[in-house]
Order: sequence, then structure tokens, then C-alpha cells
Amino acid sequence: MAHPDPVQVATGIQHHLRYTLGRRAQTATSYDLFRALTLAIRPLLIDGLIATADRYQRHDAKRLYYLSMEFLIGQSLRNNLMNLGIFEICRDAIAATGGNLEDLIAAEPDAALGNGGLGRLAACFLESLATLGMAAYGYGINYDYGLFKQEIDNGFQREEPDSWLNKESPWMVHRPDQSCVVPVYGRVEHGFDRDGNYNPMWLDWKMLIGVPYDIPIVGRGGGTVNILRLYSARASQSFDIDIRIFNQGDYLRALEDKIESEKVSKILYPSDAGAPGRELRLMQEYFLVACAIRDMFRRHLEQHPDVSNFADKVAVQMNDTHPALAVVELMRVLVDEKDLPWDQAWEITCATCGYTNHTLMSEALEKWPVDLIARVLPRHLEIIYEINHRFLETVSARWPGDERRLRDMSLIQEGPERKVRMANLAIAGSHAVNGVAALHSDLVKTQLVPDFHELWPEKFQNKTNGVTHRRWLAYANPGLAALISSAIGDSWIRDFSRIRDLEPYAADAAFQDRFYAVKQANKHRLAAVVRSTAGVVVDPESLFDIQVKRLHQYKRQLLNVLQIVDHYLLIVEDGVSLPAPVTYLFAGKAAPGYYAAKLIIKLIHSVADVVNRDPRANGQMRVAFLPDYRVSLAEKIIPAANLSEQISTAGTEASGTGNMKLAMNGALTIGTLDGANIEILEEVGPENMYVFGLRSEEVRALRNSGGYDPAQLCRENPRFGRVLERISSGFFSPDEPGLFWDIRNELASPHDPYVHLADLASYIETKRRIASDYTDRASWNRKAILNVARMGKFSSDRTVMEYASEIWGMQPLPME
Ligand code: 26Q
Repeated sequence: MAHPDPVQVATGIQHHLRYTLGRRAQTATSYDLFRALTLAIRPLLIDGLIATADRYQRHDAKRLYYLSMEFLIGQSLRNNLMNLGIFEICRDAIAATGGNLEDLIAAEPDAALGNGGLGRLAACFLESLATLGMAAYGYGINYDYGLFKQEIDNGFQREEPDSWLNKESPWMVHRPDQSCVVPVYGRVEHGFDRDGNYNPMWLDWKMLIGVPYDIPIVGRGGGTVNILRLYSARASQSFDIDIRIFNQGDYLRALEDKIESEKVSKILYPSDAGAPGRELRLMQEYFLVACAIRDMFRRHLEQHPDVSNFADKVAVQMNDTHPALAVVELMRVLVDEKDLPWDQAWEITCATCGYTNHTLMSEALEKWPVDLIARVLPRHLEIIYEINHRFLETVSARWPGDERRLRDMSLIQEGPERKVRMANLAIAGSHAVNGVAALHSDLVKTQLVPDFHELWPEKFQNKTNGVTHRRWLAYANPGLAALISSAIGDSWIRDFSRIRDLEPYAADAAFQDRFYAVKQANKHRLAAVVRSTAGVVVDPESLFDIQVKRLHQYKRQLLNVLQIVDHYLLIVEDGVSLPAPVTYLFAGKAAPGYYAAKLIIKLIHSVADVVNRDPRANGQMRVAFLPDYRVSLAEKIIPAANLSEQISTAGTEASGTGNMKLAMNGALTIGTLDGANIEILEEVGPENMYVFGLRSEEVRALRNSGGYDPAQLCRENPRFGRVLERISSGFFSPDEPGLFWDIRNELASPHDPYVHLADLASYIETKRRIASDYTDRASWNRKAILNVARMGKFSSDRTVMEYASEIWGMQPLPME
């Protein structure tokens, strides 16, 4: 299908509205029209999918499989129309029938198949890979329920289920013909084949069926349409078609079986730090890996006679350890099913796999109880033992007699409950292991797994994260995008290194004014959202100070709250003002079982209630928490930010990606020297970013010395004590005075791992300086424009190109 004209689009919409959806045009909702439009353009997507598959096949391209338990896609309509180059055509088609494309775009439910950074990174990578024309596939799970919806009830988070599929994604292409079988449970029989070779057999397993649903991923220009393949778990046919059900008992057993099987793809685990030892999560992880690997072999064997060249033609990237069973499953298929000798299978597996680490907190590393794996995946446990046996021989050969290293490096953690260390498995089974920012990659080597780094220094790499600047700048901030293109043309949309051409405009007064006007328009739009969702009226002339991200103690939303309370007390008790009025905005979800994080949400609301009600503070500050942070809300918040809060304890945030999105939209960063903040600083320069607080080595030294003394810091800074007193005394929670006592105790504890008070003085001082700098409009605009102009490094186009050349051994294919 060639590019349609507006009349064809309008006809298509009317057709699908009536004959596919059965709706009357007169009473159609925006959601109906959204679905009708996606159906009308579906032929373009399908043609693109087929043409792309043919191109990869003709080139016999090496394929990348990006395995991730999470893909946080958000909405797709704007992105797809923009990347297909038919946004204006569709806008005109809908306008001609009296509608508004923006209403249809707003009606699309977010696909929230992820928790936060890791899942959104996967989604950004898919868009960049498609734009670059790389033969890449995303593999994930088609959860019936994505990340919960957050509602706020009296300042507390309440979780509501997100049944996004109830509305059935119109982007999905159902592929039941490519379903596959996934065995779980059962036992291993140690047999021998005719030639007397050991021939283990996995028997009596229960069968899951993986049914694929494809989401097309359109690259910029529409020349490539890749696939995100998501699997739903179904029971084996036995329920639907097996008629050997003789009695009610059989029938009910079959029914239970079906429900049990289909649980596997029912729900996304809503934690971004782990779900210790949950059987269902292990099943999910294996289900993803098994389905993906079946598909890789099927596709490989369509084009190649055997698996001997598998590693030359296939790259597998594991997004954290969640799909680390891929190492074991590849070995199982190669050894048990393809009859390869162990050593050859191991060579292929290691050459195929790469592992990306996203966390430094050793307590957050995945560890699965051996007993659980023995029950769910008996053959895999044997293979893990064999991998470990050979691996420990390597360790012994390198460091004879070094028991400490054998203990620490083993894939098995000994103890009352033996566990498989998934990171150790992933490192052993990969040729490349990478962190997600320069500092993080160094800390992986020196702090997280120093022994592995000594053994295999050549495996360890850095791949600094990036974000797709198309979604996050070009499409989310059309005002700024148009302004940029009016100055330097639009080549930056494909090639973000070109954004540096904007630098000379930073000092141009007329350009500054236009930049300011765009930012103000975005702030007005956000103010309307804040009003309607949080019920707080904010002043678009004030400095918009924004902290949006998952709630976590290490991200230190509390540090921000401490400064806000200090700001308030300065006004009402000391009669002192900050140089500019400030609107403090928060958004983010807490894991449902993470009580400390949920209490921080309540504290933010309690502080907001007091501050926003107080006429003495009204012209000077406002505080609001926007409920239900998600991709589509981020797209409204980020373009309106003046200040980006990136204040994690140094050494805890692996990279951050919100920091990049905010800076490329012209927010200045206040940040610690953590994660990718360090690289943002290198790019924008110290004059254009506000850095404060301890460095990661200083934090480590402070913790190790036991010298962190918050009581002493409170004596030195009477305002700290005052803030803590107000929080703990019920000043913000008169109905329940003890509510925030635990927060005070955590902050006042010498064992606070996040050393909040160590950074508080420099944080407060820096924020005063920021408020003062904001009053110099020209100077602020200049810095903000320089931030945009110097973000070229942080496009995920750059990131995936580095993965391609340094890990996957791939190049973009030429477009035809
Ligand atoms: C594991 C086991 C069981 C259940 C859940 C999980 C789980 C799920 C999600 C563990 C971790 C996550 C997500 C981690 C995450 O988002 N990490 C972030 O990754 C970003 C992309 O690299 C970084 O920018 C952030 O710094 C990092 O925190």
C-alpha cells in the first residue's frame, strides 16, 4: 500500500468503524475512532513487516533477539503516524470529518508492560533499531495485566488493575500458526542411546503453549517495520479439543489445568527490585526464554542447514538477568535436541549471548532457590550444575586452592537454602557483559563482580543508555521541535549528533525568546493537567522543579521533601523568601509491598496539603503529586520542566534515562555525580548543570568508616533539626501525629544507607542558587538551549549502534 491520501484515510476509518467495529459514525467515541484509524493504516504496517522480513532474508542478515520481561511502550499512534510520514495526512482526514486527531491519540490506552527504566529502555531500543534498519526482534510476554494504575486515596497510593487488553490492542497481529510448546515440571530419566552415550530425557512434563502476538515497530521514514513478539500462555489443546473427558472429575481437572497454565502470562510483577523466590515469576522467565529460543531456531533453520553457524547469525541480548535462563535453554536445545557435543554447544552459547546489568545493589540480584528450579525445570538444573562444574574448574586452574573465590564465584550460593545466582550464570554464559553508564560499568567491575572481571576482563564493557529523541523530543515537544528545525533544519530527527548545530542559537536573544515562549506554552498545558488530576493550581511563571521516577529510597525523593519543608519554614517562620517562586512536582509509583516508598508518597501529599493551603506561602511555592505516572503522562510533564531532579545517592542509580529526556527538553539538571548524570555533565559543562553532594567513593568511604553522623549534622545545621522535628511531630499529619515517625528515624539514623543528611546542606544551598539564577531569564534560557544542543550523545540511536558493533557484530542494512 502506497501512502494514502486524506480521502482514502477517511474512507478507511468510516469503513472500519461500521464494518469491523459495528459502530455508528454519529455516536462513535474517540476510542472507537482511534481503533478505526489504526485498522485503516494497518495495511501499511503489514506491508512494511513483510517487506522488512523479505529484506532480512535476502541479505541473510544476522538477527538480534532482545529478550526482556518488560517493554514499556506507552501509546503508539503518534509515533507510528510520524514515523510512517502520514501524520499530516491523517490529521487532515480527521479534521475533514469534524474530528481532531489529538483526541484519538489521547484515547489510546498506554501499553504499560513494564515497571520503569529497564522496560522503557527496551522500548526506546526497539524504535532506534527499526529506524537504523537493523534486523532486530524484541521478545517479551503479553501480560493480560500491565503495571497497576495508581490512584491516590487520602494521600495514599492505591493500586488498581490495568486490564489494557480488555480493550484489545489494535496494533497486534495474532500469530497462532507460530505457537510453540513449552514444557515445565516433570523429571529427568538418565538413559543411554544406541551408541551408549548418556542420553538424559525430560519426561512427564506439563505443557504450556506459547502463542505469539506481534506488535509492529515502525522506524523513522517507514522503511523498516520490525517486530516486538509477545507471547501469551495457553493451556495445551487438551481442554479445547481433546474429547477424552469421560466424567466431571476429568472435566474439572482439565479446567483447573487450563487456568493454571494461563496464569503464566496473566500479570506483570509490579516491582522493580525483585520478587524473591516466586514460582510464577520463574515460570514467566522460562516461558519467555523458551518461546524466544524456539523461534530463533525455527527462523535460523529456515535459512541454514544446521546450527553450526548459529552464533554467526544470531545475537541474544539479555535485559538484566530476568531472561538469563536463555543460557541454559540454549545449551539444552543444542546438546539434548541438536546433539552437539557440550564444548561446541558452550562455545556457540557464549558467542551468542550478551548480558546487560542494570543494578549495583547486590541484594537486588536475582537468586532462585535450587529446590524450586529442581521442581520446575529439572533438566535445566542438571545443566546449571554441569556449567558450574566446568566453570569452577576454570576458576581453580586460574587460582589454585583459592576457596574464597570458588565460594563467591560459584553459580550456586551455599547455605541453608541453596540458590542459583543468575548474574553469575549470565556472566559465565555471555561473551559480553555491560553496564549502562560509565560509572556503573566501572562499579560492576570493581565492586559488584571483581573476581569475574579479573578472570575475564575482556568481557566487560560499557554501553551508556540513551533514549529515542524522536518520541521524547521531536514528537512529545512539537513546539520545541519546530523551533529547532526552523533554525537548523530537521536532519537532527534522524541523526541526533546534528543537534549540536543549535549551539550558536543559545546566545541569540530572539531565539531565546522563542524558546522561552515554547517552554511557557508547555508549562501552561501541564498546569491544566496538574489542576485536573492533582487538584492543585500552579503558576506557569514559577520555576517548574520536577522529580518523576519510581519511588525508591535510593532515588531520595525524601531529600527533595526535606528542602521543600525547609523552603516552607523559611517563609512562614523566618519570613525569608527564595529569589523565585517554585512549583515542586512529583510523580511515580511505589511497588505495592514497599512500605517505606508508599509512606513517602503520603508525606509528599501531606506536605503539599499544608503548603498549598497556607496563604503566606501561596505566591512563593506550590507542591503537587501527579497520580499514575506512565509514559503518556511523562510526555506531558517532561517538555514543561525547568529543573530536573536527579539526586540519587552517588553509586546507586545505574544510569537513569529520565535525566536524558528532561535535559534534551531544555530542563537544567540538579544532580549528584551518579549514573549518566556524570556524562551529562561532561557534555553540557559545569556552567550548565547544578552538581552537588558526595561522590560515589566518598559515600562508600563514609559508610565504611561508620563516620556518618546525622545527629552531628543536625547540631551544625539547626534548620535540619527543625525540618525533622516538623515531619515527626505531626505538623504535617495532625490527624495521625506519629505517621511519619519512621521517616524521621531513618533520616536520623547513622545507618541510613542513602546518607540523606550528608548531602542536604549542599542541596539546599544549590537550590537557592538555582532560584536566583532563574530570575535572569536570558541567562537561564541560554543554559537551557545549550542543554538541548549538547544532548547528541544520549540518543538511543548512538547506544544501539555501539551494541551492534561492539557486542552483536551487526551493522545496519542498507535501505532499498
Ligand atoms: C526481578 C525479579 C522479580 C520481579 C521483578 C524483577 C525486576 C523487575 C524490574 C527487577 C528490576 C527491574 C527494573 C530495574 C530497572 O528499571 N533498572 C533501571 O534500569 C534503567 C535502564 O538501564 C537505569 O537507567 C536505571 O538506573 C535502573 O534503576
